Amino acid sequence: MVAIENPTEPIAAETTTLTHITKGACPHDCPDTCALEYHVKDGVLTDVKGAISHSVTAGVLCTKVAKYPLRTYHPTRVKTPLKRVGKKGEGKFEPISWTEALSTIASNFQSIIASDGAQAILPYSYAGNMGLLQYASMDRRFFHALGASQLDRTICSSAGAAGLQITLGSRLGMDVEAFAQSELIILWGTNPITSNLHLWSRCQEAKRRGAKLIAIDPYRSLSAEKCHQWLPIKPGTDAALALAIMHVLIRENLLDHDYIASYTLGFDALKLRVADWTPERAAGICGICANDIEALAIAYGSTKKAAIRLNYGMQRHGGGGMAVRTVSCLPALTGAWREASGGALLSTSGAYPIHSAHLERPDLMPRVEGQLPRVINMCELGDALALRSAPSPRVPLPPGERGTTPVKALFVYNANPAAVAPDGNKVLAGLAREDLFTVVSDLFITDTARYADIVLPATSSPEHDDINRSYGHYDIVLNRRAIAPVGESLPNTELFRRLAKAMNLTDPCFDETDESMIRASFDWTHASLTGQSFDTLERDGFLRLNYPKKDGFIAPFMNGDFGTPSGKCEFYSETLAARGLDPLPCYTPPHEYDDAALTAQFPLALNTPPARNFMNSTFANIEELAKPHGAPTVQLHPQDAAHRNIANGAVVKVFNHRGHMKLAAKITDDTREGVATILWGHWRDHPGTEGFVNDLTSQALTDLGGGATFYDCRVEISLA
Ligand SMILES: Nc1nc2c(c(=O)[nH]1)N[C@H]1C(S)=C(S)[C@@H](COP(=O)(O)OP(=O)(O)OC[C@H]3O[C@@H](n4cnc5c(=O)[nH]c(N)nc54)[C@H](O)[C@@H]3O)O[C@H]1N2
Ligand SMILES: Nc1nc2c(c(=O)[nH]1)N[C@H]1C(S)=C(S)[C@@H](COP(=O)(O)OP(=O)(O)OC[C@H]3O[C@@H](n4cnc5c(=O)[nH]c(N)nc54)[C@H](O)[C@@H]3O)O[C@H]1N2
Ligand code: SF4
Ligand SMILES: [Mo]
Repeated sequence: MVAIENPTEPIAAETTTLTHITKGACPHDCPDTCALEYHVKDGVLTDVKGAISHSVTAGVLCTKVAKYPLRTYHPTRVKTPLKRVGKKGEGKFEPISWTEALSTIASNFQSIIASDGAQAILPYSYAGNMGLLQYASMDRRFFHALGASQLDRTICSSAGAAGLQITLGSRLGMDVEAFAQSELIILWGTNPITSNLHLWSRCQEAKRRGAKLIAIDPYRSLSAEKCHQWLPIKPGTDAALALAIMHVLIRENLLDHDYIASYTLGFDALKLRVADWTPERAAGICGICANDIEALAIAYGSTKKAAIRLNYGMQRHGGGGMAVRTVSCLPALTGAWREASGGALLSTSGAYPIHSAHLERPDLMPRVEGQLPRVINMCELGDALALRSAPSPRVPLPPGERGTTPVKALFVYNANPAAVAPDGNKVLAGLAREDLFTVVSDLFITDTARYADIVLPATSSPEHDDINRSYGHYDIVLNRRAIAPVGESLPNTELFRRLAKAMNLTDPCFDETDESMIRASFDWTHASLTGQSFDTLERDGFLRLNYPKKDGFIAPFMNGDFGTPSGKCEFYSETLAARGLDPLPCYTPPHEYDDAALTAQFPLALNTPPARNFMNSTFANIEELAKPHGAPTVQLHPQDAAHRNIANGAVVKVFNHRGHMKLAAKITDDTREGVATILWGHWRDHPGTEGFVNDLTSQALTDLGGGATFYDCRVEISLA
C-alpha cells in the first residue's frame, strides 16, 4: 500500500510498514532537474523513482539517481564531525562533537580575522547541490557578514552565459520537450546520453519521426554514435565553423529577412564579417571538409524546425565565450526561433525570478574604503592558495594590501576542488599548506576532505527540504525531506545557521527557517509566475513558468523579446565594443593551439568530458556505478598510437608542463586524430593510475566570463 505523506509534518518514527511517497527534486548538477518520488518504509529510503506526472521527467531517472539509496546509506558516509589526526592529505580523522567542531572553526576564523582580516577566509562551493537553499542562502549570508573573500563561481558555465547574454540578452532557450518535434537536431559539443538524458529521449522521438541528427564533437560520444552524422571537429574551433555556416546561409539566401529586419541588430556588419569565411577557410581550421560544412549549412537553412543543443564542449576553450556567442546567432538568421521546435538551447537558468538578494544578503558585506571584499576566481584556486593574490578578471582588485592578503582559511562545501579544479598539483600544494585552516562539509571523505582540518557531515536531498530551478527546462521543483538525517549530518543551511551563532553574528537573517526561505525564494508577483502559487507547487511538487508558447511549447524568442540593450538579437554588440572587444562574432583560437612552441612540444589536445555513471566526481565512490565504468583509460586514435608505438591496453604517461597521469591506453577511432580523450570523474589514486586528469589542465580563463578552459590543454603521450 502507498500513502502520500503530508510533507509539512515533522518526520515521526514509522510504526507501520506502509510505503510513504514524498515528492523530491534531483539536486545534482544536471540540466534535467528531475521531479522525484522518495519511497520510504519504516523510516528507511527504499527507492527513488522519477515522477510520472512531471512531463520532463516522465517517470525516468538516470542510473545514478535510480540507485540513490546506495549513496544515502553508503557505509563510508561521514556521520559525525571529524578532526584531522594525521598529516594533511592522509585522510586520518577522529570523531568530535558538533559543539567542538563549531567552536574550533569559530576560534580559528576569529584569530585569522584578527591577524589578516576577514578576506583571508575563502569560501569554495559549487553545484554539488543545486537546491536554491543548499546552493546559496545561509552560507552566503554567513560569508557576506564576515567580509570573507568572494568567490567567482566560474568553473562550469560562465563563458557560455556571457556569450548568451551578449547575443540574446538572457539565459533562455528552446523548450526541451519541443526537440521531439524538430526536423533537424544539431548536438554541438554535447553528449546528452550522458549529461542530459531527458533531452536525448526527445531527440530519439524526433529521430523516429524522421528528423536528422548531427553531432559536432571531436569525440564519437555515446550520443554522436547514435546520430546520422558525426562531424569530428578539431577542439576549440566551433566559432570558425559557425562563421562558415553563416557565410553559406547568406550566400544561398537561406535567411528569414523579416525576422532579421524586425528582431536583430547589425546584419550588414555581420554580412561583411562572414564574407571571407568560406567553407574552405573554415575547413582548414576545423578539420572538417568543406563539402560537409556546405551540406551542414544548407540542411540547417532548409528548415525552420532546426534545433541546436549547444553545450559546454565548445566553451571550455580560450575562445569559448565567443564560440557560444557565434553559434547562438544562427537561429536568428534563419528565423528558426519562430518555431518552438527550432532555435537553440544552452541554458534556461535565466528564466527564474529568484529572490537572490533575500536568500544571499549581499548587503551584509562590509565595505572598506568603499570597496567590497576582493573576488577570487574559483578556476584560479591553485594560484590563490599559493599565497599570491588571484584577482578576478571581472572585478579588478583595488591596488594595495587587500590584493595580497594570503588565503589562511578555506571552507569547502558542495564541491571537491582537489579533483575538479584545474592545475591540480598547485591546488594540492595549497591544500597541503600547514598554515591553511581547511573545513570541508561533504557526505564523503573526498579527495578534498582528506586535506581538511575539520570535516562536517552533510545531508543528502531526501534528508532536507529545498526548492529547485533548472537550467534545462522551465519548471520549479520542490524537494521535501523524506527521512531523518543520516547520523549527525546537517543541511548546509543549518550548518551555517549554527556557525553564525558560534561567531556571534546577530543579524535576524540567521534565524530564518528553511521553510521561510523556501517560500521566499521566488518573486511570486513576477509575470512568469502569474496565476501560480506556492500551494500549487506544494500540491504537485512542480510547476511551469509562464513564457510565450507555440504549439504547447515555450518559444521564448518567437516574437523577438530579446533581453539585450537593443531588445534584439545582437549580431553587433555595442557592449562588447565599449569593453574594447570585437563587437562582431569572431573566431578566437584556443590558448594552447596558438602557442607554436607548446604545440610542438605537446602535439595532442586533451579532451576530458564527464563519464556517464558519475556526476563530475560525485558517485565515483559508489561501487555499483564505478564498476561498470571500469578503470580510467586514455583513448587514442590509431594513427597517434602508431606514431608512438602504443598498443591497446599499454600503460602510458600523458604529460605536459603542468603534470602527468599514468593510465591504460585504449586505441580507438572514436577520438579524432590529434585528440586524446579521458572520460573524467574518477577520484585521485585510482588503482593502476598515477597522477590525475586535472593535474594536466590549465588555470587560464576564457575570453568572456572568466570561465574554465579544461579542454584547452596540450599534452604528449609516451609509453610509461
Ligand atoms: N552523467 C553525467 N552527467 C552530467 C555530468 C557528469 O559529470 N556526468 N556533469 C554535469 C555538468 S556539471 C555539466 S556542465 C554538463 C555538461 O554537459 P555537456 O556539455 O553536454 O557535456 P558532455 O556531455 O561531456 O559533452 C561535451 C562534449 O563536448 C565535446 N567537446 C570537447 N571539446 C569540444 C569542442 O571544442 N567542440 C565541440 N563541438 N565539442 C567538444 C566532448 O568530446 C563531449 O562529447 O553535464 C552535466 N551532466
Ligand atoms: N577535467 C575536467 N574537469 C572538470 C570538468 C570536466 O569536464 N573536465 N567539468 C567541470 C564542471 S562542468 C564542473 S560543474 C565542476 C564540478 O565540480 P564540483 O561542483 O566540485 O562537483 P563534484 O565533483 O560533483 O563535487 C560536489 C561535492 O559536493 C558534495 N555535496 C553534494 N551535496 C551536498 C550538500 O548538500 N552539502 C554539502 N556540503 N556537500 C554536498 C558531493 O558529495 C561532492 O563531493 O568540475 C569541473 N571539472
Ligand atoms: S542526475 Fe539528471 S537525469 Fe539523473 S535524476 Fe538527476 S536530474 Fe534526472
Ligand atoms: Mo558543470
